[in-house]
Amino acid sequence: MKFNIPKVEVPQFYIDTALTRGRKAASKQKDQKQREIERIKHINIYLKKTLQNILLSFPNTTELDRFHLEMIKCTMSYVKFKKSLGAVNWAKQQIKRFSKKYSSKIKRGRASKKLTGAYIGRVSSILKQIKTELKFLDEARKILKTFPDIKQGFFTVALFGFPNVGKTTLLSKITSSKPEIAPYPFTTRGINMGYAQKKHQKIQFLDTPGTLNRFQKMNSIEKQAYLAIHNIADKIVYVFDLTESFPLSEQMQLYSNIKSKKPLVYLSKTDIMKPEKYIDFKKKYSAFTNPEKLKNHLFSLI
Ligand SMILES: Nc1nc2c(ncn2[C@@H]2O[C@H](COP(=O)(O)OP(=O)(O)OP(=O)(O)O)[C@@H](O)[C@H]2O)c(=O)[nH]1
Ligand SMILES: [Mg+2]
Repeated sequence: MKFNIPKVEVPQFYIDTALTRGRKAASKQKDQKQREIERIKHINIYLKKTLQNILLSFPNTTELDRFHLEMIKCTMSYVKFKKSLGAVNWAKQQIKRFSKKYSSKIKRGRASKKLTGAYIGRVSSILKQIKTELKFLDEARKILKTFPDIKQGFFTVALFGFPNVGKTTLLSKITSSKPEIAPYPFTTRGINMGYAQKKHQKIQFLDTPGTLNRFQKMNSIEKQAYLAIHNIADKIVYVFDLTESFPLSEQMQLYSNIKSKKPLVYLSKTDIMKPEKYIDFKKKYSAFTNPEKLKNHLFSLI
């Protein structure tokens, strides 16, 4: 699922565009009264459509799957998100109400230009009242754009483990993706994706950001990793690093947190270790040290 939401503009942009539309439509009318009615009609049509489009372009939280819902909750204020959408809906209703009210006033009376002026004042004020909400929605739009484009229906494997242990390196070895790899922890800031194909079968890999052993105090990056392994992954590959960028005891503790999900174990960096250092561990945890063998094993699970 990919969220590609159009930019949410500032109130003045919508006001200006609505007025231009109204002016254009009005200019086609000869009768002054008719002109004002037409102007209001087109201002309303444009704003109704625009505000409706904003509402439709954002995901409907009642229909959203758990992963995306949780992702929203951990990357932005969910309350503000709902309130902002509510405010846009409110503005839409208010504008509709005033459009009806003022056009029927004009139909009944004479001083139509003055009434149109009052109408425009009302509409502008409504839009200005939702200024902060529109701004928030534009920020939310940018955040939603960074969500991983996780496809439904594929066998999905999450690479999980402490920072700097070699998850992203493993992803680049078993898929054709070229993610950022760096010799320091917390390189991966969102979820990297990669695909491996064998004949007609395809595996979707999620390379999650390194997670420390502190489930209670997770930051939003760590939460993404947690959400991915709990809501999406069909299989978890837990990466251990015996060169101990982080103490093995801590890596062990994080491993035991997800042990019930029956993760496969991959041992990284064995190319820079003496076999004595990892051979017992490899046996005990049935760990993979060869990326290709791990990949083949994963295909056999589909
Ligand atoms: N020699 C060797 N170096 C490795 C191996 N795997 C990873 N590294 C190195 O370890 C460092 C961290 O690797 P990454 O793949 O970025 O680690 P990560 O687990 O994705 O780290 P975060 O994204 O920060 O959680 C890099 O300098 C890699 O080159 C390996 O199998 N052998
Ligand atoms: Mg990484």
